Amino acid sequence: MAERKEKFYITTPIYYTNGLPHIGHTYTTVVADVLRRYKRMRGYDVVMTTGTDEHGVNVERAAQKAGIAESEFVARMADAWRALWDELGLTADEFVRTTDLKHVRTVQWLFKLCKENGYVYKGHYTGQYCIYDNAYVNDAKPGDPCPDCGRPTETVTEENYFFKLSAFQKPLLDFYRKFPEFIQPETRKNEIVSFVEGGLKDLSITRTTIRWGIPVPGEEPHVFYVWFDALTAYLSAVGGPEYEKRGMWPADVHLVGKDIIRFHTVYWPAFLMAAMLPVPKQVWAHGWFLMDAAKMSKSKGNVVLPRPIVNMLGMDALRYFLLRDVVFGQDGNFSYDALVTRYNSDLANGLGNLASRTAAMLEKGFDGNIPKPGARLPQDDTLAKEAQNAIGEVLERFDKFEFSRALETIWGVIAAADKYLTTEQPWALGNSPDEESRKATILWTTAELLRIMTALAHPVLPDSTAKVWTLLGQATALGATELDGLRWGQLVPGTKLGKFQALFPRVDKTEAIERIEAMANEELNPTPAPTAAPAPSTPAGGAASAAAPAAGAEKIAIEDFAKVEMRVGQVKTAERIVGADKLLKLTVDIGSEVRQICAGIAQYYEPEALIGRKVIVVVNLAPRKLRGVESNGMIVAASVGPEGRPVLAGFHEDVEVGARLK
Ligand code: ME8
Repeated sequence: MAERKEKFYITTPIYYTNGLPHIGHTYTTVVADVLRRYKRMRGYDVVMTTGTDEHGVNVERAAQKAGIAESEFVARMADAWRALWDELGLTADEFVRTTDLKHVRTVQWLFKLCKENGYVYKGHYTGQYCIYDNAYVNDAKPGDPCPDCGRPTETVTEENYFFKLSAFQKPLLDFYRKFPEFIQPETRKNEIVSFVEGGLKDLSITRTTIRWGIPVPGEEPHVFYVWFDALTAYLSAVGGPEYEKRGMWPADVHLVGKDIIRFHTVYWPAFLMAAMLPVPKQVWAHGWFLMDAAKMSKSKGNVVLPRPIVNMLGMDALRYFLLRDVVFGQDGNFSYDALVTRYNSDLANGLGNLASRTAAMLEKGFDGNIPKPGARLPQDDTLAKEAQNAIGEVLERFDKFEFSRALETIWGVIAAADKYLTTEQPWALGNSPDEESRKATILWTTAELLRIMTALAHPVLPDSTAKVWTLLGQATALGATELDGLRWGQLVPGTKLGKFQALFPRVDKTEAIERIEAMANEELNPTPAPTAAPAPSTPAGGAASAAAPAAGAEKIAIEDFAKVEMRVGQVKTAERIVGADKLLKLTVDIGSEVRQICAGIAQYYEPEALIGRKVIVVVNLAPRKLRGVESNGMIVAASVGPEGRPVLAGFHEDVEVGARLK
């Protein structure tokens, strides 16, 4: 009988539905996905859960503002979150919504267990309440104004159910001592331990002033209050009351941001202990991505969105940057400059360049086959040893969640391979049998190194490493490759190389940043649609608004199309722009005048070949500067393939310069 694989259960927080994911949410979810892929490659049976936290007064208000029912509002938002995760390749194994019936039942069941065990009692909660906004104001004192509307708050007392958190001070401290790995990183542990040592107050876990929540059975109008509801989602996702059947609970790791560590390491284990259920093995709290040293928020106007970055550089580039640039656990500043710099240096010039160089040399020298290596020289052995040692080192670093250091090790080996090629110069070797044999050894060594580094980097760069794997003629699925079986020397001579697919085309930094920022700006402040239909997307991190996504694409009226003036133009001159790899500066005759236009086509079109060519020009676009060069119009091109290769639009018949397109 096949042995059951060891299980590994990973969660991200369940995110609030009053905005769409920004780079912070994307970060946690990317890490969960990296771990999932990594653990699968280590032979585990893995489940990863994410989801949406859909109850509470904020949703009540947002739905009201949108003029729709709460259930409709959260359904739209949950769809939008799920769709964006799918688009980013971050589809979880379980997506839990707190409005799911299975979750509702789990929360009610957990409450029942806690109550039966004597850890829940009815009491009175007194707090400052804003009667205009229908909400308690946390931490407010009598007389304080409401931070939302500025009107005075009132002291209100309501009947609540309380959870006896105070009874768990000792059990929690004992638990932290017995399982020192429970709170990670270490620095956060000390903070939590001193908080618990300072004494724990009982916790109000129901409300009668909120409507939009899970009802406490037989106790209406009581509904569960935020954390008792939200945290339980981790359990509902893997079976709820029947968790034993699924065999995934307890969670192996809850990934969270440092903002919510207390709820996960104090409240959550206490709820589970009270219900006598197994407690998670670990809570890992990472730091924040900051923008200009401040936490991102829509009101500050400093949120970074994932989609524009992915459109420009690809998802692998974003994943790499998030994991490479910041030590997991610490805060980090997000900067587009650093992102594009890393992209060009580590991905385009690093992995991408090594793969394309190696493939080109194998194509030229060995007809696209992996050669049989000849005698080895000490420098070949040194490189082999470095790659072999990296395997253990990278696995160890992944196991410790030291993602940045794991990548550093892999990229160190890639750099060593680059240096090796530069020193060994296989391209300078001739055709004598000795030289052929030397060339075979060098290229086999490089290809083998590439195979190993590709497998190790796969959890972080799933798409691009799969391309390199195919290029190296590997028939097995990379994601199913067991990292524990990875060894130097497994690359079989005679293997036919697979198809070469472009990996990371170099980008011009200024231009790339400009384009990312323009796309982000459009996503955050969408051009209003001309019809009365709701806006197509909701700005990330935004205050809850009516802008839950509408189904179907927007249509525009003919008058809107007519606003765009396009004419046939003819290229008069074309030249490259110093310092901008992608841009060409053109002068184009559009009939009435000759315009200067910059076009991002330099990587695909030789300037000389464009002279005399008829193109389509958008002539009524506001002028703008690209790399300091004025551009007065836009040349129309199709965007082809995942890299968006531009292909100029044109005509098969002769057309007059200046003719208008309709
Ligand atoms: O707190 N940097 O949901 P939420 C890094 N619903 N990570 C960030 C970040 C940033 N700037 N901003 C957000 C909630 N995050 C509750 C959770 S769980 C039972 C309930 C990430 O939508 C980080 O993981 O406010 C943080 O903990 C989470 O998003 C908060 O998401």
